[in-house]
This record gives sequence, structure tokens and C-alpha cells, in this order.
Amino acid sequence: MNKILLTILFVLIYFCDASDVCYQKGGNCLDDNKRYLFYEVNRPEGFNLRRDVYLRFAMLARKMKESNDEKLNNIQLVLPPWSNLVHWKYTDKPEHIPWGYYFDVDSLKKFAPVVEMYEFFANYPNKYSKVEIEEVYTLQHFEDMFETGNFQDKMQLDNCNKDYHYSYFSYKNVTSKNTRCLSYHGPATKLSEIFSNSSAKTILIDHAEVALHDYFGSPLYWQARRSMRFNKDLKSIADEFRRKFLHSSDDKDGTRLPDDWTDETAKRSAVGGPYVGIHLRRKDFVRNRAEEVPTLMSVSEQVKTVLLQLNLNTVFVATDGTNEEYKTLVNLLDGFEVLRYTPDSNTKEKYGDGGVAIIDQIICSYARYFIGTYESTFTFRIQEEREIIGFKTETTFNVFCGRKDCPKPSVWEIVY
Ligand SMILES: Nc1nc2c(ncn2[C@@H]2O[C@H](COP(=O)(O)OP(=O)(O)O)[C@@H](O)[C@H]2O)c(=O)[nH]1
Ligand SMILES: *[C@@H]1O[C@H](CO)[C@@H](O)[C@H](O)[C@H]1NC(C)=O
Ligand SMILES: *[C@@H]1O[C@H](CO)[C@@H](O)[C@H](O)[C@H]1NC(C)=O
Ligand SMILES: [Mg+2]
Repeated sequence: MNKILLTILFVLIYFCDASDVCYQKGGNCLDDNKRYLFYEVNRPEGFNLRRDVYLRFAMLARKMKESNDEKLNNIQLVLPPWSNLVHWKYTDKPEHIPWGYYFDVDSLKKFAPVVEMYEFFANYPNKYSKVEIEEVYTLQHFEDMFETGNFQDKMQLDNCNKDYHYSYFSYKNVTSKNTRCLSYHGPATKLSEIFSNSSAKTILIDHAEVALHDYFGSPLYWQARRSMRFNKDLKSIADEFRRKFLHSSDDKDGTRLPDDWTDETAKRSAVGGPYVGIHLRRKDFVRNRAEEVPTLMSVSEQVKTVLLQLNLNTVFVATDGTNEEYKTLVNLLDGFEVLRYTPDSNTKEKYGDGGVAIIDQIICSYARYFIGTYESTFTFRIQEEREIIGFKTETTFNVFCGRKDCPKPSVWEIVY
């Protein structure tokens, strides 16, 4: 009997001890031998630029996984929860939305070794303690790069150009005592040098958007992009809307993709649903980009021209504009059928503004013809989606002419 008690006591002491060591060393005693790469993006950046930053880091994570170096090939990329995005209201939603709400994480995992933040927490030995990230590198641009005209890839530990904060992802319990500024010019994959240099198990790259793409537009880039499949539930909500209101379905429209993105192949045969999809970015764009943003009158005329050309009668509108603006547009398009997506209360509560934005993007992605907003990343993501679905480029790379300018958008064709 005594023996058993002693054993229990011993086990208890042993575990308390172990967790004490954990606490002192921050993340050092994560139970596995994995290393974790965290990244954070400049706070004001919106959802669709963040999606692009993800691709750069997914590429880094994948390259490290493929390396023979044992220090690099066990690194997990931690998906930064969606918190405090300036465009979104968080009334009914948790403050930290996991990626699984918006993306199909199993699909992401087929490209790069990623884990959700909550999976990392679950692995973290000291529940309810602070997570101290061992090393934080805040990226900043070289101040003199434009003066010297030296655009070679380089990085250098430096004084910080600005004051930076020391709590991450809006979590009070994620901090670091070891933060440094790294002047940086180059692709995200160059950051693997940091992991080679260091033996820290947890490293966070802040202002991750400073690191650039390296394989932009290459087959590998497009694999990463294709792995960003949306959450299946959001896709089926969008599909139901297409079916009910737009007479559109994947089988009829030639837009069905294989269940697994790795089975996708090159095609340009997608037809799309019998409607024109438009993305009308308003809000700050109306104020800050007066030249490129058209009046609603002009929008209606440009849409009518396309509808008549294509012999279509229906317009799907995705916009962040006000109800007033939308109503004005509906009136200007009198005689045509104009629709937008409004979520039911369940969908709104469950997925929030981010989910609604994705549903808008999906519906635009499946339209016979798409017109977007010049230099909006929301529009860029729709264009990429249409490249993946297999539309002809003429139906995709169109943006509204502005008040003065009529800019031609760049055409980024998919490659396999
Ligand atoms: N639902 C919906 N939201 C939009 C639309 N356009 C913009 N938004 C919101 O405004 C944000 C725009 O920010 P961002 O994603 O950075 O794209 P960008 O600013 O247009 O480059 C999106 O993330 C959405 O939350 C739209 O057509 N529909
Ligand atoms: C940190 O706080 C979040 C909630 O804000 C919680 O979900 C998470 O488990 C905490 N992590 C640890 C290691 O205690
Ligand atoms: C990598 O290690 C070298 C040698 O210790 C050091 O000089 C350099 O500053 C380190 N680089 C980074 C980015 O930490
Ligand atoms: Mg933005």
C-alpha cells in the first residue's frame, strides 16, 4: 500500500517538476520535437492581403519541410487566428477565429505543414500559463533601399524603426521577452536562415508582409493557391444561392472541380452561371482612389453594355457599399435582375462578416463574366479562383473604368 502511495507521490513530484522547467524555458518543453513558426501581419491589413501573405509563408514552411536539414524539416507553420480585422465586426463571434471557419485545413495541409493556433495550445504543456515565444523578429524595410537603389536580397538585425508591441494575435497570454528588428529585403523562403541559425522551438515573424513571394506565378505558387480551398459549408451555402436564384450549378456550368485539389488539371472550358458577377469595392476606395473608382451611374452603364453583349439579364453584386448605394444601383439597372447575397441569421452568427465576404467571392467566381475593382485584393482573389475553375481569361480580368482612368488589370494566368 505504502509503495503505491509513494509511487503516486513520486509521479506527482516528477510532473510538477517537469512543468516547472517548462515554465522557465517558455516553449522549450513542448512535448514533441517539433518547432513552430508563427507569423503576424501589419494590423490594418485586410483579409485578402493576409491570404496572400499566407501563401508566402506556406511556401517557406514547405521548403523547410522538404529540406534534409533536421533543424528545418520538423517545422510547423501556425495559422494566425483571424482577430480584430478592421473591416469585420465581431459582435457574435469569438475574437479568435480559426482558419477552419473559412478554409479547408486538410487541403492546406496537403501543401504545407500547418497547424491551427488551438492545436498548438493543446500541445502546450502549461495550460493557463503564458506562452512565451522564444524569439520574435519584427521585419522592417531597409530605410535606405530606395536611396541606394540596392535591391539585393539581404537581412540584418537592426535598431527598430518604430516601437513594436509585445503581445501577439490579440492574445493576452502570448508574449515574448526576446524581440528584435530585422531589416529585410527578399522572399519569405530566405527566412529559413533564421531557423538554421537558432535552436529556438518557437519563432514568430512579425510584419510578415515585408517578406515577398519567391515563386510568384510559378506552378508551385499556384499549388499553394489551389490548396486554399474554402470551407466546404461556405461553398455549399454559395451553391444553394446559385441554384435557387441564379440557375447556376457546377454540373450545368462546367465548373465542377475534383474533390481533391491535387487532382486538378489545366482547363479553360468553364462556362459559368448565366449571370454577370461584379465586385464593387466602395468605402475607403471611394475616398482614397477617386480617379479609379467609378460613379454608380457609370457602373450601371458598363454593366449594361456587358449584359447586352452576352445576352444576359442577371447581375450578382458583391459590395461593401451602403444599402443606399446598392439601391441606387438597382434603380439604375431597371429592367435587369439585380441580386446580392444576404445571410440568414444562422450563417451570419456562425461565420460573421468574413464568411459573408467569402460567399460573395464564391458566387462571383462562378459567374459567366466577372468585373472587379481595380487593385482590390478582394477582386484579385476572385480572379485567381476563376483561373483555378478554368474560365477563359477574357471573362475574368476585367475591372470597372474609373472617373478618369480606365486601367487595364494585369492578367495572372494559372500554370500547372
Ligand atoms: N461581403 C463583402 N465584403 C466586402 C466586399 N468588398 C470588401 N469587403 C470587405 O472589406 C474587406 C476589404 O479588405 P481586403 O480584403 O483587404 O480587400 P481590399 O481592401 O479590397 O484590397 C474585405 O475583407 C471584406 O470584409 C464585398 O463585395 N462583399
Ligand atoms: C491562451 O488564451 C486563450 C484564450 O484567450 C486560450 O484559448 C488558450 O488555451 C490559452 N493558452 C494557454 C497555453 O494557456
Ligand atoms: C546568424 O548567425 C550569425 C553568426 O552567429 C550572426 O552573425 C547573424 O546575425 C545571425 N543572423 C540572424 C538573422 O539571426
Ligand atoms: Mg485592404
